[in-house]
Amino acid sequence: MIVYTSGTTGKPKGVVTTHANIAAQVTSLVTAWEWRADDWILLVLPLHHVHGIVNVLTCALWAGARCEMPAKFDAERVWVRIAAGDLTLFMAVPTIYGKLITAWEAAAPERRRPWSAGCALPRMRLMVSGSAALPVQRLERWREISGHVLLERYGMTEISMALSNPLHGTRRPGSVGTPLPGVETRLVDDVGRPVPPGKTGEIEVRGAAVFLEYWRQPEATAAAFRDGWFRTGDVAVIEDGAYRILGRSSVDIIKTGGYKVSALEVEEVLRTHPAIADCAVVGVEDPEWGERICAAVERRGEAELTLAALQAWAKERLAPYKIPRALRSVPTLPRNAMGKVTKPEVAKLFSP
Ligand code: MCA
Ligand code: AMP
Repeated sequence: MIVYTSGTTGKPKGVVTTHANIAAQVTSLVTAWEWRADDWILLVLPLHHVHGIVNVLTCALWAGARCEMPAKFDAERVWVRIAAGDLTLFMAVPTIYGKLITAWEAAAPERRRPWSAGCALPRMRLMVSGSAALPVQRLERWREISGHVLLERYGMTEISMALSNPLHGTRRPGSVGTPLPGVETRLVDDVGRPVPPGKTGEIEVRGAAVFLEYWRQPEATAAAFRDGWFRTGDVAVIEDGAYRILGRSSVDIIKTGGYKVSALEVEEVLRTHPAIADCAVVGVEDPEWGERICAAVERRGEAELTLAALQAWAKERLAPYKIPRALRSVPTLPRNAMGKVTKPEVAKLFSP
């Protein structure tokens, strides 16, 4: 399988996973989350990413379970489907849980009751969140609405799932748990030395689930590994034996609605716009999307540039989730003494 994913380089890279990798990824999840032939899951995620195609579809096929696929995500329809009371599993990104919460809160009490009842244990046995950080407040609200403490797990296209809260036992809000079966993880410092307990470090992953290579990019593949460990670029700390994600080592990786987007890739495209001399793209924290893609531009000439016009132009050149959602025109982008754009200063241009 080849799934394209964004990184800190301009263009997305093709992540090549072998049959053996996929078998390792799936058996790990089937074991940890106890997939069975009588499971029934609703697939509301895109199939061009690991969350939808591996965690949901391939695990269901492997277990001989039922996987139902609506054409697209629609919060009300998902609730109505859950209310039927026959699903046993549900998996989604935090933005989707947020949208389900919003729809539930907007519904009349007589509609809410069957919707919540459709989540009831033991029939609905597990609800999982991942692909981006789950705000603790959202976990709490979901618990009030559904009775479920969402199981949060951590993964990446290159490695599939690495860390997970337990199926049985206490799930800790704000934590992504411990290594899944067959997965080895560790935290290292800048030069790759394991950090002492309680210290912050980059997550590295090893095991049969780790991908083969970036498609036709041997140098990028080599750079992604150190001493046989895959370098995730995610920074975490281990607290009471469980990992807590603190963020990314690169400011140029944006997570919006669960999708990973390279700021550099969006910038490269925007720089080809005739009215843009230079630009800087940042992810700005957002309660609904996790982060929103925002673009600051230095304009070329006198031409007017509106957000709507830029979005219409970008739509022809970028996937919908990579399109900027806010635009600021500035005479000059904030730069440091070396002339490098300072992204934290750019982000401030978008603060309310
Ligand atoms: C859409 N809109 C946005 C964004 N996307 N606004 C801000 N930021 C965004 N990212 C706006 C649209 O312009 C539109 O606005 C309105 O929201 C509805 O758009 P639509 O496309 O219909 O959105 P949706 O269908 O509601 O999509 C939201 C979604 C989707 C379902 C949450 O983003 C999604 O499927 N995300 C999941 C991605 C995923 O599977 N990631 C996993 C990667 P207007 O109404 O004004 O026109 S795999 C991975 O990360 C690893 C392995 C892991 O750990 O899982
Ligand atoms: P992708 O490249 O789309 O597979 O996205 C992988 C990235 O999503 C990881 O490197 C993390 O930065 C992020 N991610 C996945 N799960 C979580 C989580 N539970 N909490 C925080 N970040 C996550």
